[in-house]
Amino acid sequence: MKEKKYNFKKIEKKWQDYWEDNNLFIFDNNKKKKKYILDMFPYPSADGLHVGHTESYTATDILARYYRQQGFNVLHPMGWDAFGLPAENFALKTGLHPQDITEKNINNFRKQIKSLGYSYNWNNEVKTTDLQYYKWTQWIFIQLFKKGLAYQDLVPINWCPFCLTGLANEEVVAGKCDRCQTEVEKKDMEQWLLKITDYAERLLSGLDNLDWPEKIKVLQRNWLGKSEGVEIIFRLKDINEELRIFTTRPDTIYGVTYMALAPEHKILEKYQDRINNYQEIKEYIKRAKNKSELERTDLAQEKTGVLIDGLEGFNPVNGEELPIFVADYILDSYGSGVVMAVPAHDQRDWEFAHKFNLPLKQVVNTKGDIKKGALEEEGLALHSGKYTGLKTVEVKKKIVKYLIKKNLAQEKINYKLRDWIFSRQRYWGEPIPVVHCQKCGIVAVPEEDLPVELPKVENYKPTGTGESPLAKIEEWVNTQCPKCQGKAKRETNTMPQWAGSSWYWLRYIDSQNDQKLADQKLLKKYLPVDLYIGGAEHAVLHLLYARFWNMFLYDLKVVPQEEPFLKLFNQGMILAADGKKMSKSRGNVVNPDDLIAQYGADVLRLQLMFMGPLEDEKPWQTKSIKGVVNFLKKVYFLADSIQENRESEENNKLIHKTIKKVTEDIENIRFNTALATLMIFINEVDKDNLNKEVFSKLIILLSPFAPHLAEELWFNLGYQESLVYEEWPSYNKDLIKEEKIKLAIQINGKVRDFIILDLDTKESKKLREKVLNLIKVKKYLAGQEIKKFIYIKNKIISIVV
Ligand code: ANZ
Ligand code: ZN
Repeated sequence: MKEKKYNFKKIEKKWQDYWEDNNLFIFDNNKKKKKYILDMFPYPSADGLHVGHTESYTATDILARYYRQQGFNVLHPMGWDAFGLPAENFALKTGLHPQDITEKNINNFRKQIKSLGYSYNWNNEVKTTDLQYYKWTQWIFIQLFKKGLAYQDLVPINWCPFCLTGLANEEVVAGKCDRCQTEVEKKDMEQWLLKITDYAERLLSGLDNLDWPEKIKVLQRNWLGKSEGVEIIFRLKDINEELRIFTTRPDTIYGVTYMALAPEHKILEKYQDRINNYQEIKEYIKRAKNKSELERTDLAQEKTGVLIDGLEGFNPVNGEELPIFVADYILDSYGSGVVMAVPAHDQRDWEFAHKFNLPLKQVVNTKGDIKKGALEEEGLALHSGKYTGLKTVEVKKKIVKYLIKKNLAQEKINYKLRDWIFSRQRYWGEPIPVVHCQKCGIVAVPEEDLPVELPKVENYKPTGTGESPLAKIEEWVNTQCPKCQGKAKRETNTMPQWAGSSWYWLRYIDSQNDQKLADQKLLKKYLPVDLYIGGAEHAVLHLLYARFWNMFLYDLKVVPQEEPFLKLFNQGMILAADGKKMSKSRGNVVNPDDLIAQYGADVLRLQLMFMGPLEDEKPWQTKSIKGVVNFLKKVYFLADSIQENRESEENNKLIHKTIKKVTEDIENIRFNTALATLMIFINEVDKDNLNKEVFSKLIILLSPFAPHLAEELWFNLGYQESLVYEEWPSYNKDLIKEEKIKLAIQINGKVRDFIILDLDTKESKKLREKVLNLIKVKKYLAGQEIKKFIYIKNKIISIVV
């Protein structure tokens, strides 16, 4: 073999420049067929691109390149989710300004991304921190405000004492701040909220029509938490007052032995004069306030509560008197904040009753030992008046019907979803575009005055008082009311990190538009996103918020589709070589820059895709890189074997088989097996009879995976135009037909043996004899009489005895 080296450094740079100089990845608005292939845009951290990014970006790049070659107009953009706490925290640590840090990080990210040869259209790059971008984020907020879907309220919120800001429920994981893992506290604060709850039902039902991983759908369904039940009125003793309870088990109403309400419930304050132990209760309320929802509802936590001395209720079906407790396992934010407690059939009530020595009344006949725990299963009613003996479903229906007729109940659907807490007391975010006027109240900044620019200030340290650092900038805060021209103050809270990412895929479509968020015609042309690839960690954050905003914009007739992302695919996490999560502190992080420097972009791309199925979690493998390097070398040197005027039937068959498999694998996002197929080709090809036509097809097949090497070989073959829009090869069905086929032989329904036959073999006496004489078949037949011999051509042989 000739001494020739593949100089990937020179070659890769050459083609990256070529693609960019020739503007090859722009969208062509004139083409009919489109594919919108979207990545979750990165948060440009100071650490730079990690392997996880390169895994999913390589995957989308393969698809983008493939669909271009299939004749699609491919929309494949990239941008930056650049506002948010990490930049600000990093800025505080280093003394640099978040703006400058963000700029620097973005430049680094862009350079890194380009070095992998990804085919993004950089003309449509977006950055959430751009004035011309967040102008529209603010515009969306104002539309929400005008429709009553953005409102201010004094609510208990999750406060992170480290980040010094309030958080959304979605940002609290297991009681801790999702960013810094600090335990969150409860704090009453005036907040901006978005009424995502108005969209709960649509967010739920919309999931049914999405081609998304079931895992993500389940997470969203659980987060939305639809619960169908009834609200039942319980009257109170001696006073003209009632409590409404929410239950999903009205059939257990004869088993109620006490009532319980949330510490936050308003009735406590209202009747403080009647309540003899109000002081004790007040102290209990104070203690409950410091607990997280998680602690309060955790089954394993010991139940606490105080009997309210002075209030009693009546069971509406039998008039029994019921004691009432305050108990923090009841949440104020769910249902009505009051429950009818049935300790015999609800485990939390059972534990509470156990601790406070309250009676159990079993009213459903099911298996289990009531001394050991609640019997939560359905069964036949016991001690339930005229309903005794009926099945749970029946009892439910009848009791609800009876109570509704008496005006004591109403069917009710509850959701676990809460409104989205939308204000942050931090600097590095979009200012919320409203002013507070003493005369007019809250007034939206007029659309023509947008954007409300985030002032560049020296001191953006969080105050920790619940006020945003912007509150200190008097010349910015003090402004005129747009309505009455009187004195007014700007809102100083900023939007959460999730705002900018809740609509960015729309802006890509028309990123330069200064009149509108995006042009209607273009949105119609490109939406919905055909494929969205990203990590599963955003299941109830970004992926829920984005659907909410999209639905809202759909209602405004700004976007043409109700759902933004038709198909979602989650790439599996790449672990460190030791099987553990990559982390700086463990020192096991693999850096894409190093790998590119050592092996080149094509090798890294192939290795990322070859390690296993895209959706699988998998450890990084350094050893197997050698295999990938050798494969690309073999392809490179195979070009030297090409000879004029050679025809090889074997090679023709092989390439057509390869085209079929690689095409199907790409369409189904099975890149590891597509690559394996290409490797098989290289090993099996007849090098002595290789012609240019067969080799050219191979190069096109390889090009989405290893675009630099493919482009280099393509031009070496004498072609004058880039591979980017070279038509994807099709295969000839006749050439890939297998001549032989392996059929299973079933005896009485069980596969006992196999036989290899010529394709399309007809049924014949000879065939029958051949089958019956197989040793294994003979053994299983053991001389029995054959009742049926069924032969289905090219499929199966079935014998019945
Ligand atoms: C009586 C009962 C008997 C209940 C029984 C359950 C089993 P999901 O399915 O999650 O909606 N509940 C109602 N409001 C509550 C609140 N604010 N805080 C804590 N618990 C509350 O659960 C509905 C059930 O959760 C309701 O049905 C109620 O307990 C409780 F054998 O009522 B059930
Ligand atoms: Zn005013």
